[in-house]
Amino acid sequence: MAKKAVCVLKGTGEVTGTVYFEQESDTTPVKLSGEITGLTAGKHGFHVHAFGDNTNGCVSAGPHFNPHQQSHGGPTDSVRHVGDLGNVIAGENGVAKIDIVDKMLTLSGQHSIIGRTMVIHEKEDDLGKGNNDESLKTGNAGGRLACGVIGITE
Ligand SMILES: [Cu+2]
Ligand SMILES: [Zn+2]
Repeated sequence: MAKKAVCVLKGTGEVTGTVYFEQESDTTPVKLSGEITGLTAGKHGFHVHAFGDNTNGCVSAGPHFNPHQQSHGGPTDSVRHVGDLGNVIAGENGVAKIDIVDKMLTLSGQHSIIGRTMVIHEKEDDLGKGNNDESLKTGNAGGRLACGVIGITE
């Protein structure tokens, strides 16, 4: 039975977005679609963060979702946080189209991302290749422009 989820991203500035998630079965990849607007042109780090908490804005979402205690990486790396989706790319119009298929995310079971937070960042994620400590934690993606809790949908 397919599962579906949605996330509406908001922040303190112009950036807003909607991301849709779909997973055909518990063992198949998760497809993400949708768009984020109001960005500067170029790459922006995009991750699932651990907590579905927005009480103090996007900061309350905590670190990248990392149930296996790994280092930060890129979406195609075997060593990565579960939440590491790399970058989305905004055009000159400030719009980033989301079209991602990810094998590590899941919408069911113990490590489900439902109830956690999606965050879009100010800067490019270096995918753990920045040769410094922060690169292996956050990818040096900078501030959190907008975020939203991932919720179940019909
Ligand atoms: Cu992040
Ligand atoms: Zn990470």
